[in-house]
Amino acid sequence: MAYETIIVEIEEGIAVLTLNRPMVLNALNNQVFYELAEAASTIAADPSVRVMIITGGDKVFAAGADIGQMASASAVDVTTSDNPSHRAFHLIENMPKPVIAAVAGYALGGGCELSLVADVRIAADNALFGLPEIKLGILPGGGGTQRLPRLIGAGKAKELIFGGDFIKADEALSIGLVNKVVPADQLSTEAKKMATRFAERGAVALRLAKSCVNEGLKMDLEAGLQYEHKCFSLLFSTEDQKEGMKAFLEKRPARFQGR
Ligand code: CO8
Repeated sequence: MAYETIIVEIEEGIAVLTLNRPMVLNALNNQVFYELAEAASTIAADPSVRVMIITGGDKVFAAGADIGQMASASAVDVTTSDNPSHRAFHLIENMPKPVIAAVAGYALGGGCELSLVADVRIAADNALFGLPEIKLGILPGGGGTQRLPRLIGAGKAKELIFGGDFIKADEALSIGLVNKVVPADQLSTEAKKMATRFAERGAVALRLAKSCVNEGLKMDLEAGLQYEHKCFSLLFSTEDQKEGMKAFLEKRPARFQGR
């Protein structure tokens, strides 16, 4: 499919998905969400892709959902069961491979929420995060009130949601909103470096490890531990487990096949 609002590049097992509406600071309209969903489905099903990076490039990640499009929306429009933003976010969050958000400049509102569906966030030192929806008379409806407190704790999340203020990359790092801050001109390189590191691991183990963390967060500890144990046991049926342990004993790097 030809995309108009995103760019998808695949190289050496890493898919880079770049938001591409620079004139409106990559504001996320329905077309972006439809295209993100389509690209995420395709990448999820492509066994040659091991890791996905989502970025807005080196200037801006995304300044939020498209306010021009939202301004005239009715409650019925917003509550549609086929909500394109929820579908796109669900597909990215549940992608059976690691997703890294590489964030430069503004990551606001729906843009910040998009970064939250990634597994890991790397921020450029010029990044600014915020959930300014409250200033528009709404609330962060792209998962911000749910994913942010789970990531950084309810108190800090409420401060960001209630105040609507922006925080810089170093503060985002200190509260655990991002994993790492890098110089802006090294954002793409650093994201690819991390993606390459993940891509070298066994794809089945990665998929199940991600599932254990994501699904475990929805369970109580005992249920989560049981789920983890099932996934752990399952991995002993894979060639990658045999290869990983054999390689260790033979003191050589493992060559995982993803099966
Ligand atoms: N929507 C539409 N257009 C936007 C948006 C946006 N969110 N952000 C910026 N733009 C446009 C501006 O209108 C402007 O267009 P034009 O040149 O035609 O006037 C262009 O981008 C450049 O923006 P500015 O001139 O405003 O640039 P500044 O550098 O002066 O300011 C800011 C940058 C501070 C980022 C400012 O643009 C701003 O405050 N933007 C809005 C931020 C915001 O409120 N975001 C939250 C939106 S609500 C939301 O995301 C709800 C999500 C929940 C549900 C959806 C699921 C994802």
